[in-house]
Amino acid sequence: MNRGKFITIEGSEGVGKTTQIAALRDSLTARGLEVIVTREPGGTPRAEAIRELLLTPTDEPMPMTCELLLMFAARATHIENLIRPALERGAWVVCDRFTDATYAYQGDGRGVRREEIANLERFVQAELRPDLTLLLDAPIEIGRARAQARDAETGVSDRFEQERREFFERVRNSYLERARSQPGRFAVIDATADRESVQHAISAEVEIRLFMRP
Ligand code: Z5A
Repeated sequence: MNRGKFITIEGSEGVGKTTQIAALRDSLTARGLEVIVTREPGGTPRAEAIRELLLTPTDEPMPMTCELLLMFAARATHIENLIRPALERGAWVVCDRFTDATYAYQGDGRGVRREEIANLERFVQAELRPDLTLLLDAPIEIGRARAQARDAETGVSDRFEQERREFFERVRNSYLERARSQPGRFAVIDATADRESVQHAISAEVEIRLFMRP
């Protein structure tokens, strides 16, 4: 049995990751693949409980070290109980955010040193890295406007969404810099286009990178 592929989708808030994952799942399933769609933080019951701790605003300030360790605690149980077993049985895993988000948000967003994140990445993940990372990129105003329109309907706004614009600029630049430094793994997708165009761009990257040269 061949190991499955591990695809992650990244980008700053509201760029359309969740929207695009559904279409990607459908196109991979139509090829006869077993596809597991999941997200971080979260993806298993224990990791989803940690997600609540991470995203729910409370009066108690969250030190950045606490935020960083909770992200990796959730990731540890997610990897061992869902991602790794799925890949080993040949399923493809599509994950809404993964460790690139930690480099972008906790690293360049909050100021945690890259080496600290890299140490935890090696400790928690061992050799596990995504085969392909789709970075949906759009100016901060576009993503924020989309997220705010959605949240106005649901009435929900999490701890990260309360951050200032400069924080999200650092996050976006961090992602773009990582994509430039690892072009073999990252595909940067223009997320300002309409949903259908973004979907076509994603399908083209998946086709070229994972099916034409698997
Ligand atoms: N985080 C972290 O700090 N460190 C880590 O290691 C990890 C995560 C793993 C998780 O929040 C937070 O955790 C995240 C980073 C942090 N916080 N932030 N910011 P989340 O999972 O709740 O949310 P998110 O990951 O940021 O995504 P999002 O805000 O939910 O947005 P999205 O999934 O990218 O977008 P969407 O929901 O698909 O689309 C937003 C709206 O735009 C929606 O109404 C769509 O219908 C609409 N949309 C989508 N595409 C289009 C196009 N092309 N045109 C027009 N409108 C569109």
